Amino acid sequence: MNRLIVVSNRLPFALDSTGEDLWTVTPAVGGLVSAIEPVLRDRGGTWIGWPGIAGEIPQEALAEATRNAGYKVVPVALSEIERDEFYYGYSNEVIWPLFHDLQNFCNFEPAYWQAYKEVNNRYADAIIRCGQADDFVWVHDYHLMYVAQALRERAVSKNLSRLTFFLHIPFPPYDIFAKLPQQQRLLRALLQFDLLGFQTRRDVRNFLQCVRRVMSDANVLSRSELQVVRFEHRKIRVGHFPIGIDFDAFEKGATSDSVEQRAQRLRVTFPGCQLILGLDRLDYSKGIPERLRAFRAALERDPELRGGVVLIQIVVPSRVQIPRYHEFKDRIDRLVGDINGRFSTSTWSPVQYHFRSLDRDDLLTHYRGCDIAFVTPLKDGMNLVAKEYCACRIDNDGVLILSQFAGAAEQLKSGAVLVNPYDVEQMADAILKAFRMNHRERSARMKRMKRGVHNENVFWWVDSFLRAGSQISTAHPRQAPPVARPDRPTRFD
Ligand code: GDG
Repeated sequence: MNRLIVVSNRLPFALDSTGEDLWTVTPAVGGLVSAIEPVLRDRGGTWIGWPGIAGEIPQEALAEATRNAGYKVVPVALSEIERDEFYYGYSNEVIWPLFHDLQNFCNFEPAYWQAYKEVNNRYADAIIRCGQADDFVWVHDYHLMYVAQALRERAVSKNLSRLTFFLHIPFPPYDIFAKLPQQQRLLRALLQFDLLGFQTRRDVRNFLQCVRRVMSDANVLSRSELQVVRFEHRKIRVGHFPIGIDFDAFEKGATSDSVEQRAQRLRVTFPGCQLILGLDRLDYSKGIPERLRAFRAALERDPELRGGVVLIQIVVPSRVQIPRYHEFKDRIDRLVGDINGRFSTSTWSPVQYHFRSLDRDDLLTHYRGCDIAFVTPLKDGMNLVAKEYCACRIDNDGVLILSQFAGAAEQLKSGAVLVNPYDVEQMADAILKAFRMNHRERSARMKRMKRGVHNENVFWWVDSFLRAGSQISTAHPRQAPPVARPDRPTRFD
């Protein structure tokens, strides 16, 4: 087995300054960390990433934070400007909204692209410093799409010949991708990897469509499972690898006495009510306002729901430095206030709203204690919350209402109640349907979903990706021309 080098923008924890030479370590919350952490803990390797603070990295605090990790951690430092222009800027004000089909939210500030390339170069340098021949280099997500290009521009001497990439978020269709000023440069950069992994068939289709339309010198060859693109005398494999969760760990955690007791306490806090769970990072792609409006419509239309359901909406703070996220939070606050103001009685409030993160036991308690999970992103690469909810339903009960635009819908459609998150009326119907669903149907649906989530878990995901990566020929093609090209706009840009 080759050494595994995982490269992602964030490390699985964030350092925070609490005074001179005083640091706190907070576990990072998010899908990528949830998926990769158990894998590296299981098989060891190296994790290259940013510890979440701008400026110099406090080495002692870092050593302390990573002492028992079970894998090596290599930090990458970002200055404040780089954090603003690379992380908040290009990554989260251009790529994130565009790839979630929300082009009106994009800020195509030209300076961001320069910062994006510079920081990707920094990551490439870190890989070169700690990489060895035959390492399996696995780069993650939309922040780092330029890393392979940066490595090849440096004519890497160490034969880092397995350069692979996985995109955790969706890849948009051509009509949307075409808005990106750097569309051709970005595709060219992605085609410097040897293997490109996406969450779903939809994303692979979109990516290949963009390659066909934008890269006139690339050839897409159709294959059954892994597609192949021929580009600059190289073969790039492209496939879909739906990410999974550590099913056994969630199931085991949900079985513990403390979670059982806390779930019981949660239920008795709202006697006679079915509990509906919404759990998301603060993000406009997660469809939280639409969900609240659907809940409000359901309460307006169906008197049997009043006093019979409670929506527990947990919003985990995220990217709060970006102004749009502030406005978005205000919108959620107002909607919650409106619903509670209109429908509350002296003994019942329809929405329990928390703006904070949960510790792991609390997370499992909510999965176990809630009768319905309401997961309605406008678009999502996968959505692990949906899968985690299923894994924690050790009683095989519970209904999952799931957006048809979440990657998870491809795998969970046989058991979930699928909805269009833009259709508030349909989502209100789904709430009533879930509320009235009899035990037999709930159980049959949940068992079907659990089977899939159990079989296609995070270790299956890693194995299938690594297996696809091991097909890459490690010999350097002798005829290949230098890959580095001047990064010049072309007529497509
Ligand atoms: C990206 C893609 C893709 C959430 N709140 C708490 C908490 N979480 C954990 C959940 C889950 C993760 O964060 C969220 O994952 P999602 O998949 O739902 O969403 P993103 O963060 O947007 O993830 C997504 C994913 O990458 C993986 O490829 O599925 O489409 O957008 O694991 O459990 N964990 C704790 N407390 C919380 O309050 N401990």
